[in-house]
Amino acid sequence: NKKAFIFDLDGVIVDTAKYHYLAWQKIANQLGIEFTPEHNEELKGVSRVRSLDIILELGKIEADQEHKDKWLVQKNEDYLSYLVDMDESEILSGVVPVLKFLKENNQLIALGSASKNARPILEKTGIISYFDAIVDGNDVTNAKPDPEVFLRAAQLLNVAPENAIVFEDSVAGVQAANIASMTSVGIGEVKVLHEAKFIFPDFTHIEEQFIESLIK
Ligand code: B16
Ligand code: MG
Repeated sequence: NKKAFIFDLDGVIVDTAKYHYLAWQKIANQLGIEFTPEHNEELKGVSRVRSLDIILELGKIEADQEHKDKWLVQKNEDYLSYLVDMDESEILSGVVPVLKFLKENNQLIALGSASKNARPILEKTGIISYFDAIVDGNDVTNAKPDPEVFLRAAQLLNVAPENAIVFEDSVAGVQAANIASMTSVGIGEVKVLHEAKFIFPDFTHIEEQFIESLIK
């Protein structure tokens, strides 16, 4: 049976979650809303539009579309300013060896990200050629925990959902993988990602034997 290995982007392949956080924090500060790393956990894997709504709900602020659009543009411009000098050093440790191992073993690799900035990030970090399919925030209408992004990736690779493995750092993403009947691998803390089938603190803890056991 052919397998598909689907990677989330932010927080799994690259450490961009910190930049999303900084950019949202600026917006929140501007609006007088307290925004902590714990609050930020809820934004991981969530679309840009939904993220703003969560922050506004937090501050009990109601805003019209014009203001919301302004903040969304500001957030993205600020976020992109952190990515200007991005290169391969931004790739999280252990990721490239796993990508290489999968390729050497003729496995299919896809990206399944909520981000609309996914492609330029894969290009800047020099790893775009590893991916047989890319599904990102520009391709889907339903955000994680809706399984659309992962189902589309598996479909593009012609692999049944049951034969897909998803690497995710967010609660919403782990839930999306589970709803899709895929094997969820959480990257992060057990206390956050306990719904995942397997959990590792990061890719340096994923051994070749584990990947081999998934390929069989
Ligand atoms: P953008 P992922 C997600 O990416 C991030 O986790 C989330 O924090 C962000 O709001 C979302 O992408 C949208 O990103 O504003 O760049 O379109 O983790 O699904 O790769
Ligand atoms: Mg993520």
